[in-house]
Amino acid sequence: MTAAFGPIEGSSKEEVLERLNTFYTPGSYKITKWGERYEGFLRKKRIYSAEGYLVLESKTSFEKSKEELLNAIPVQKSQSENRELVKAIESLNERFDQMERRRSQDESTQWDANVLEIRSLLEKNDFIPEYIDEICMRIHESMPQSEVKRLDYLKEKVIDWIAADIKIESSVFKAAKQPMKILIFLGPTGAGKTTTIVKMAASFAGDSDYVFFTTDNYKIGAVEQIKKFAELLNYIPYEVIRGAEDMKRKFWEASAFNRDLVFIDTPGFSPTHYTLAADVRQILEPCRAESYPMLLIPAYTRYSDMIHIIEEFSVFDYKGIVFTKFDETTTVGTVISVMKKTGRPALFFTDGQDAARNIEAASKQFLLNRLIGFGKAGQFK
Ligand SMILES: Nc1nc2c(ncn2[C@@H]2O[C@H](COP(=O)(O)OP(=O)(O)OP(=O)(O)O)[C@@H](O)[C@H]2O)c(=O)[nH]1
Ligand SMILES: [Mg+2]
Repeated sequence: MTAAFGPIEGSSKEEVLERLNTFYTPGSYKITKWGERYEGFLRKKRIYSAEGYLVLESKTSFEKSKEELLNAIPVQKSQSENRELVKAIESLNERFDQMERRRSQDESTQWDANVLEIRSLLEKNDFIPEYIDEICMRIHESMPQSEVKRLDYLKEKVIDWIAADIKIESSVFKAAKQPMKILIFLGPTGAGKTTTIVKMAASFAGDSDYVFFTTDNYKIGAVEQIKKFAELLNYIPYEVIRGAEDMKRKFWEASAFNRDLVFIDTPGFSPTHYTLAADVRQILEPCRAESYPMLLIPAYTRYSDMIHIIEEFSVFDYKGIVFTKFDETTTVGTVISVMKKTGRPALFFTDGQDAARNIEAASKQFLLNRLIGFGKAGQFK
């Protein structure tokens, strides 16, 4: 009698055999098909699988030893001897049942411990409870106990799921220089808008012909700040925009001068400061259709505040989020939870005050490399 098994998977053929041998007695199964596939982030992980059938006559080692013991009892003749035999068999059965119960209890304890370990790691990384529950539920629903028992494998699987939740859009500077790009920087006070413009100009603008527009007529020193940065970047032209009419004219001039890029700075405001939000929308209106608005949020912002900012700024139709100040937080779970919840992609990441560096195009690696406690599973170069 036979029964099919598999596929049983592992990262090498040896590992597959080792796992097969933990399920079945060696010799009690026949492999009929080896398979190979690639999975994981970047599809770099090779997975081997084996399928086949079990020869059911072959007993597990546990069943074999039970049978051998029973066979070792000599054949009894008299009725009282038979009763003794029945008692002996019953007590043996009871002992084997106890062993079996202990074995499966140990296995599920190990299983629970590993799921708890994943839960506590996700908490340490500041993922929100809803995200953590979803990962744990997914482990319960989609992974067999044999896989959950292997903590390293389990961590790799969870990293794959997290990687899939990270949304990235990094094509802003990849497209051709023309038509002119208009990058608008929006966000709450002190998010890093003005500094990020300078970093971006220094790191990504290359030999593009660009100009700064500042619409920040509110903050004391805002114009001086942009003037200082323009000087720092070899006297790049800058314009102070006073209103929608002014914007229309300067915008037309920029196209007439064949500029490749316009960086538009805006005043920081709380998302509930509706009058200021309306003023900024009005001033941006003349270039709205052709623009690429971005929302900036510091990476250390609390989850509920991030969601609030993301919702309130959505009237500006921004294309994605620039998460700033990663150097001021040790965790990335909140940012990933927000991406999963809102589906908004990340555009750039900044991680320091140095205007010449400390910015990069958003990438999954940047976030995965910052996960705490996942060891090699989270490290991508
Ligand atoms: N640690 C750290 N500080 C940063 C980063 N980016 C900007 N900053 C600092 O954050 C502060 C505010 O930056 P700004 O660029 O003026 O922020 P803003 O959004 O233009 O601010 P408002 O115009 O007032 O709304 C400055 O001290 C910057 O040096 C970063 O990535 N890491
Ligand atoms: Mg500013």
